[in-house]
Amino acid sequence: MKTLKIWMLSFMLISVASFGFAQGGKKGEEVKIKTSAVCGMCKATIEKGMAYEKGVEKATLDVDSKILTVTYNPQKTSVDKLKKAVNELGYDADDAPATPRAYDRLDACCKKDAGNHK
Ligand SMILES: [Cu+2]
Repeated sequence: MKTLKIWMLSFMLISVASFGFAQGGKKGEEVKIKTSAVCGMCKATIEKGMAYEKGVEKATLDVDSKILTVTYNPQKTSVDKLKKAVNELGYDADDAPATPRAYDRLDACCKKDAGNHK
């Protein structure tokens, strides 16, 4: 019986430890998506939009490289869904083109043919 108690105690300790680990934001997976963002407004639109997307823990866009880095929970979402969400915001995601309806709604300066600017 004593062995069982020790076993249970160590199991609890492991659970607490891994919970702390998850709280540190290490449980999510990271993916880099190339977008068609051109300016700081795009950055705000994408980061804000992605923050509301299910399963997204963190989204950071680098305007210079147009790379969107997303930390997500693979149990709640997938890379395909994330790319779709970027498309719905009006931007290309790797090879997936922006949803035309969403792209039309973008500010003129945010359209990809507006060229790179800040
Ligand atoms: Cu923009």
